[in-house]
Amino acid sequence: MSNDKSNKMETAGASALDGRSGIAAKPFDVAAVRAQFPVLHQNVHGQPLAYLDNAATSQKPAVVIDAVRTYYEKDNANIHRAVHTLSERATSLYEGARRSIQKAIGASSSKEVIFTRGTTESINLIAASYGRSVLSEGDEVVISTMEHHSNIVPWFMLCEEKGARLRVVPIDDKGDLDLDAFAGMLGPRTKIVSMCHISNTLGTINPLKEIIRLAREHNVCVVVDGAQGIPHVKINVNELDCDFYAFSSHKAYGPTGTGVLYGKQHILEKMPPYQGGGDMIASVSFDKITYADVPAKFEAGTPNIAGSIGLAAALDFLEQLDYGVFPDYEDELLAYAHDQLQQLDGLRIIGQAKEKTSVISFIIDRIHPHDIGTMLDNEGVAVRTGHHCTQPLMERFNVPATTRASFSFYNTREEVDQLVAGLKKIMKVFR
Ligand code: C6P
Repeated sequence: MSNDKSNKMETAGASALDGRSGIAAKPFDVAAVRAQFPVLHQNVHGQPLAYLDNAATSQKPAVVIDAVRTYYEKDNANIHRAVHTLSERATSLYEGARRSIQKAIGASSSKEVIFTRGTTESINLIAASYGRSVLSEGDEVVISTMEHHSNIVPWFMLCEEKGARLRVVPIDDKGDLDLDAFAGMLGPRTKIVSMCHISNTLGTINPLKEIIRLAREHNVCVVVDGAQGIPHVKINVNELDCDFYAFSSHKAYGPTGTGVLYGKQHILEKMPPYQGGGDMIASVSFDKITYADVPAKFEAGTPNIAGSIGLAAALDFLEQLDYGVFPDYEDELLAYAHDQLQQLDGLRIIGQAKEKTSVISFIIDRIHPHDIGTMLDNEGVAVRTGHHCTQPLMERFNVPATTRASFSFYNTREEVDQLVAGLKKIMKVFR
């Protein structure tokens, strides 16, 4: 969403043009979309559930649940290991999921798609394998103030181990990255830049193309934490030209415990393995071990087979829903929520970046976010409260915690109204 809301409201929704084809986009039928998410249709504390915690994890459409159930009902077996029919079927579904995800994110080869447990493991893999092999004492890793702990702690640990320096790009009061400061930090000692695509706390959409262009001028490797990117923005890793892109299945309408590390093949091939175990070797003796080619080299042990199949189904669902359509609906909903929330006396929104999506963090004078979260739950409204695994960002805004409402394409204006009505009730109790 651009923060020019008036403009956004005009272009959003059914009248929007499909940016790729130039033809009128399909109208977005939110009721039909909601019908595909079984969990949404329930009451919580006697109120209709308004699930506004999508940045933490999104709900799963029936097609994803069905893909996982069908796999367990018909095809479950270990992969790459046996010649029996179920194992061959499971292997073919798992590798089929890899190919389908490759196409969905625009990677050149399915070898560039490594299955992991999620964004956290993907970034740890890069730090432990690539990072450990390229970083020396005095080198620098650049991240930003708005990073999730998953994109801070692995780099902090690595820098500590190597005697390297972790540099942090500041953000302004609205939550936009300071690109000039970023450009000024890049130099001969910079080895890795790792930035989130979209901030989970502010909703800021980072200017990835510009970040990558600047990093390329210094030959620096670029890692993108795409945990909040994939659910909202169409990704093409080839066009982006990032070196790594990490994301989690469960935020993109797929199962938990699964994720992806995209990496450029020529880089992955040079990287040492991350974990040792079954399936990642070519041969093992007590004298010598040779490793499997990518991607197997990075997938030690039995993976989350059902999760990968479910993730492929989820990305397929998003394609069908149409990235040319649903983000406009999400933008329109975000603009509506911004307008409604800003009218509440004593409420301050943290994060008003030029480009943002689907997340509103806020504080209310004299009411602790945890009280807000608990009382909203009584009204059927699910939000997240706390530091959102971004403690340095809380410090930057000088707040201990925020309340965060995060939206999906299946949310409605009525749910925003339910949130606002709940907040008004809470304010009455506390004042
Ligand atoms: N953010 C949130 O409520 P995992 O836990 O590995 O799936 O994702 C970690 C992660 C990394 N980067 C960003 C930008 C994220 O938002 C997250 C997860 C959740 O905001 C849970 S803390």
